[in-house]
Amino acid sequence: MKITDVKVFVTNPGRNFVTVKVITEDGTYGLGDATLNGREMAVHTYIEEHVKPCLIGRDAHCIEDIWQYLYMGVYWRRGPITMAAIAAIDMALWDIKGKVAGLPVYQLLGGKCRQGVRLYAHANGETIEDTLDKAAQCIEQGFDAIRLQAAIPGLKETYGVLGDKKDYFELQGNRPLPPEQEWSTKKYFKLVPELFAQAKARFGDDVEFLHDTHSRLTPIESAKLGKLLEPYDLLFLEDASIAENQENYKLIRHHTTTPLALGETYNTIWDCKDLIQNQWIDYIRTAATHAGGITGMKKIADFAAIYNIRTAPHGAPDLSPICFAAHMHLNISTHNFGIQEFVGFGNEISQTIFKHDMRLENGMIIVSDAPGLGIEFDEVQAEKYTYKRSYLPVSRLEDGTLWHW
Ligand code: GCO
Ligand code: MG
Repeated sequence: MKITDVKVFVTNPGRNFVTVKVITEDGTYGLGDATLNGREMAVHTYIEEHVKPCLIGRDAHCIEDIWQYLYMGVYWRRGPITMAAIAAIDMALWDIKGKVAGLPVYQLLGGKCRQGVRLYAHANGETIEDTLDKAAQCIEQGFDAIRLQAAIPGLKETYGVLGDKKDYFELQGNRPLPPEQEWSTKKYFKLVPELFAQAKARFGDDVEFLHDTHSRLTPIESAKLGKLLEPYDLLFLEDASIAENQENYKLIRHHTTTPLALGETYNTIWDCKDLIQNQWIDYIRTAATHAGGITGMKKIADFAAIYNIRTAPHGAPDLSPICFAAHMHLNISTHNFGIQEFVGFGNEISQTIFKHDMRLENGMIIVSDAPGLGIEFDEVQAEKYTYKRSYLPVSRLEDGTLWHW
C-alpha cells in the first residue's frame, strides 16, 4: 500500500498546531500531530524538505521500518524537531493501518486494559482560595485528580496560572516575542506547602492532588519540597528539577517518598533510561508528539513497566487533539498506564477543525471505537486560520539571571 503524498498544515485556531496527512495509493489517509510549541515552522520544513521525498512510494504498512528509517537511518538521531516529524508520520501510519483493518488503533495495540482513561484536571488561580474554588468546580464536574497551581505573590507572572487571560489558548496563542517572567525559590516555598495544606483541609482524602514545579528548583530544593509535601499525599510532583543530568533525581529520590513525574520534553527512551532503570521516578510523562509517536511511546512504556513505573502522558494545550487521540489509544491498551493530563478539548474554533467522538464522563475519557485514531481534520476550515509566530516565556531570577522556565 504505497504512500503517494504527505501534506503538512500549520493552523492557528487561537494557537499553532502542525498537522500531517499521509495519503496512500487507494486514497486512505492518516493524520499525525507534529506541533512543537514556538518552533512550529522548523518541523514543517523538516517534513516538507527532508521526510516527504523519502516516503513517497514506501509501503504505509511498514510502521516499524519507516520509524527506524527516519530515526536510525538519518545519522542525526533524536532531538525535538526530528522526533516531532517522526511522531506525526508514525501516528498517521497507525491511523491508516486501523482504517484498513476496520479497527480502532487500541485494538491493534493489544486491546482494552480498562474501561476508560482516568484524567487529571487543572485548577489554577490568583490566590490559594481562588485555586481551591476552581478545584471545587473540577470536583463537581467529576474529576478526582486535580493539579493545583497558584500565582506566587510578589512575582511577575507565574507558570500555570492564567492571569487576565480567559483560557490557555488566549494565554499562549499570541506572543510574537518571548514574554519574561520572574522566579524566586524563596517566594515559591512560602506558597506551595500552604496551598496543599489548605487543599487537604478543605477536600480531605477523596481527591488526589498534583503539582508542576516546571523544573525551577535545584535537586536539594526539590528534595526539600518533596518532604514538605509528604503529609498531603500528592499523586505526583512533576518536573521538580531539570533532568538533563538524570542523576539529579538520585538525590531527590533518596530524600522523599512524594511520587515524582518527569518527561514531557523528552524525545526518546534514551532521555529517560537512567531515571527508569534506577527507579528514580514513578511516572513517565512523554508525549506521543515529542517522543516518536505511538511506536516511540510503546517502547518507553514497556521498558518502564519492568520497573513498576507508570505512564502519565503530557496533555498540554499545545499538543493537538490528534496527539490526544493517540494517547487515548495508548492509555486504554497500556497495562502500566497511570493517568492522563487533560485541559479540555480545545476552544470553539479548534473544535471545528479537529473532530472526534471521544467522550468525557466522570473524570474519564471513553475512547472512540471508530477505525484508526478516530479523528478528522477539516483542511478547508484550518486554512482560514494561518500561522502566527508565538513563543513560550523565558524566566529570570529577580536579579536578572536567566533561569529555567
Ligand atoms: C504541562 C506542561 C505545559 C508546558 C507546555 C510547554 O505540564 O502541561 O508543563 O504547561 O509548559 O506544554 O509547551
Ligand atoms: Mg509540565
